[in-house]
Amino acid sequence: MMFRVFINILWFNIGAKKPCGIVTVNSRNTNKKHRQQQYHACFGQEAFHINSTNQNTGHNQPFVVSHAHEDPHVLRERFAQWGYLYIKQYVPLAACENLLGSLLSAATPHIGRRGSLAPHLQAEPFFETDPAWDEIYPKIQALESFHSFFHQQHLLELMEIVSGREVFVYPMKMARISTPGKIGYETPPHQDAHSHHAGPTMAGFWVALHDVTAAMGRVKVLPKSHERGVRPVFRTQGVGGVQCEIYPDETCWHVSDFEAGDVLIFHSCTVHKAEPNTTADTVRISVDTRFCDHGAPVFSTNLEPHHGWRIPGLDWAAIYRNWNDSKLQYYWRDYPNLF
Ligand SMILES: O=C(O)CCC(=O)C(=O)O
Repeated sequence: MMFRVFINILWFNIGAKKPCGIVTVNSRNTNKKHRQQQYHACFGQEAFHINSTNQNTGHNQPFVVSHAHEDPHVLRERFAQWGYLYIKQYVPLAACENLLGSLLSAATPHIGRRGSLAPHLQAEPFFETDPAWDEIYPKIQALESFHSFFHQQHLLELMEIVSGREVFVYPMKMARISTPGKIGYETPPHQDAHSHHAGPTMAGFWVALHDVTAAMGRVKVLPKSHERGVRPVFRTQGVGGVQCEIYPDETCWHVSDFEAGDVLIFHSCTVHKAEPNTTADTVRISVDTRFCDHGAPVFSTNLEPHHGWRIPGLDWAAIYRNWNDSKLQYYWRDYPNLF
C-alpha cells in the first residue's frame, strides 16, 4: 500500500550557539526500523520530536532589509532572489496606531493595552477558531478601517513597484492575534499558493501594528523556498491546520524583530510561519492580505470574508452594515478573472 509520511526531526542544541536543525524525511517505501536507522545515522541518540512542526525549527538569520525608495528593478530582483521583501516602517505609525486601537476595542475585554506598550492578555489564552476568537473576529471584520487600511494609496504604490504592474487587492483581509499560552498552535510553515489557490504573481502583504520582539511570535520566511514550487502538505495543529513539506537542506530562516509599520511581502510559494508567543502576557497583533497582478486569476474562496465559511453570520452584508463609504464594498465583483 502506498502512503506517505513526513516526519520532522528536531535537533535541539539547548543553550548552545550551534543552530538547531530540522530534517524532513520522506519515508515513502521505508519501514519503521529503516527510518529509525536513518535518524540514528544522522543524529545519533539526540532527542527528537516527531511532527512537532511548530517548535524550534532551524536557525535564524536577519531579514534582508529593503527600502521603498530603492530602484524598482533592484526591489524586484531582490524579491525574485529571496522570495520576500522586508521594508522597514513603510506604514506610518499613526495609521498602525489607529487600526490597532480599533482592533483592541473589538478585542475588549480579552486584550488590553497600557499606554504605547504592546497589547496584553487580560483573559484566557486563545487561538484562531477558539470561542474567544470567534467572538472577537466578526467585530474586527466589520471594521471599515480594517479593510480600507490595505487600500491606502501608499500601499498600492508599493505593490505596484514590486510587481511592476497595476495590482488587485484581495477582498479577504486577515487579522492575526497571537496570544501567549498557546505554544504549538501558531501558524505552521505553509505556502499561500496552496492556502489561497494562487498563482505566481500573488504575494502576501503582512504589517506589524506594533513592535514585535522574538518572544511575541514573529513571522519568518524560508528564503528562496519560492524557487521549489508548490509542495506537498499534511495536516497539523495550529492556524490553518496545514503544513507544507520542508526539505532537508532548508534549515535557515529569515526573521527580525519588527517595528510598528514594518511590512513583509512574500511570494505565493515562499514558505512562511509564525514563531510561538512565549511571553507571559503580551499579545502580538498584525494584519495581512494578498495582492496579485491585476487580471491574474483569483480563486473564489478569496472572495469570502476570512472565516466566513465557519462563523455563522460572518458575511459581507453583515460586515458592510455600518460602513460610511460604499466605495470598497463588493469592489471585486467586476474583477475580470475570478474562477
Ligand atoms: O501572522 C501570522 O501568524 C501568520 C501570517 C501568515 O501566515 C500569512 O499571512 O499567511
